[in-house]
Amino acid sequence: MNAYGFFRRGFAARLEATFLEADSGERFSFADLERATARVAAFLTGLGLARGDRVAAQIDKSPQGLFLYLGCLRAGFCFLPLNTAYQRGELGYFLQDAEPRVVVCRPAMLATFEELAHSAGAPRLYTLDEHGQGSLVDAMAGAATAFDDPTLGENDLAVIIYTSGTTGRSKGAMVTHGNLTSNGAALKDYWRFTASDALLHALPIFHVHGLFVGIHPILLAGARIVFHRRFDAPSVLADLPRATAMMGVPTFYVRLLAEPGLSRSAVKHMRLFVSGSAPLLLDTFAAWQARTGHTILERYGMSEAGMITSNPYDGERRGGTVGFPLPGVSVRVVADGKALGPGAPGVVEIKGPNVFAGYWRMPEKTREEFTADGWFRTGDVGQWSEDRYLSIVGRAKDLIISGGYNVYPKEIELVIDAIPGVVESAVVGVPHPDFGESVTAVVVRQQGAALDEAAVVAHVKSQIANFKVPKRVVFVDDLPRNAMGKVQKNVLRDNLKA
Ligand code: MCA
Ligand code: AMP
Repeated sequence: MNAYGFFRRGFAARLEATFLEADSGERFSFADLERATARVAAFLTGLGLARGDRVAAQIDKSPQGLFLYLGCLRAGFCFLPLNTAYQRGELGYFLQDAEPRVVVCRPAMLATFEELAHSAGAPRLYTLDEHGQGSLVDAMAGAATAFDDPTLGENDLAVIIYTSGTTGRSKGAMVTHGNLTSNGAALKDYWRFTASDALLHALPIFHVHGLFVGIHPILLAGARIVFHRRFDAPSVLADLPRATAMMGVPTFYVRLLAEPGLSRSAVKHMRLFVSGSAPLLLDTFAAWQARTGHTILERYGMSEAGMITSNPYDGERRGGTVGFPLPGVSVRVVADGKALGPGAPGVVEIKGPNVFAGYWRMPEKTREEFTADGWFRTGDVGQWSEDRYLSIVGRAKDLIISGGYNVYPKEIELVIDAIPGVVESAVVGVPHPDFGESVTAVVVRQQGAALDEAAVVAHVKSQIANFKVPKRVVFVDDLPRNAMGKVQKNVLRDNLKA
């Protein structure tokens, strides 16, 4: 099943309807989408790419960037989206590991990518800027605007999404066409998207939330996207009257609540607000209800599985929970090898057509994350209520989620430990009013080392994506350890909160 062909069924009967209205003023119909994706598909096919070949893109959000993704799906090439905050070291690893045949980057990054693409053996490099212009568009100018979609199997590779790991080494989650079609269809039905909907889309399109959840159900419903290049609370608020639904990370809701103009009348055309990617605080959930009269629908997912559970559309949307397993998805909460009933915390394990095909070229890592009977271990700690609502109550994996972006402490600790004058470090998440959690580094200095917070921050900033940079650095004499010698991060977190 070609995922793009599957999504097309939702809009084929309304090709002249508007698909996307951009904040730049550009408008695209579904017919425009068909032509644009055909052009990408025909162009890349003409370059000699074979099914499953990777097309990597580190690009700013633009309608043309979205068409690049959907064109790859349509042609059967594997799209590899890269967060625009990633720096040289991170990018070098992804290109070496994924071996893309084609790389698309922002013009300002061209020199860096020329080097990286060359050493990764990627033969083709193009640019695409925030206005949808660049050498990619120039090169595609002569390509056909019609394309015969190949037939693909549900196990064919559609996208690789890199997720960092607890060891500091990123893993590429292999997402298949079958994963995308099953999840897209489930969400369209569960959240009741129809052709009358318009989704305000202000999420980045290099992660699952903005690229899959915010796009596929809309295509399947033949609905419209009100497309914002980035999240800016006043602009989003001003545009809500043109929309019927919005999806966001909790930080979106926190920032919108800080807008004096947020009121019942500002959201009176809306039928649905969805939150996910990080825990939505009960305070935010309640404040939103009080200010707008709307109850945010919280759902739970991950790169390896798309969306897993959701609060109901019609039934009670319960704050502090992520609702019920989506149709077709099985969820169990496990401790000591046993599936638990209500009231006891355990690791969330899942099975279903949404679950990815494994980590790219890491068969052992893949085996480790699946149980012998085929359940994927999410690394999240969950708990059932008596009436089967799932709550995410913690994480078994050492992970910080800041503003919806995942930060694996190990990766930052490795960077900090390499700074001259550092003995060791521990990175933890502490509560943050805007980002939910923020990255904090606790560092042990060598005696006499003239190292201060600014120097640590500057060093980390020069190495890795800016959202991973500690917001705070605290120096201590020793890290607290348990009897096994393991750093007690819970003690550090408690000390920092105090
Ligand atoms: C920006 N900064 C951040 C973050 N974002 N710091 C910590 N955490 C963040 N999330 C810092 C930058 O490093 C920069 O610092 C300064 O803030 C301004 O950057 P800017 O890009 O202008 O920030 P912003 O536009 O205000 O961004 C905040 C944001 C953004 C809108 C909340 O982070 C965002 O769009 N988050 C959504 C992430 C997302 O889509 N997650 C889905 C993952 P400096 O100036 O010092 O450099 S998919 C997923 O998790 C699963 C599947 C799921 O369930 O959805
Ligand atoms: P990612 O690796 O970026 O796909 O992030 C997936 C992780 O985000 C999950 O494993 C959870 O830890 C977290 N997550 C997503 N949605 C929620 C939610 N509604 N509540 C709590 N955690 C969430």
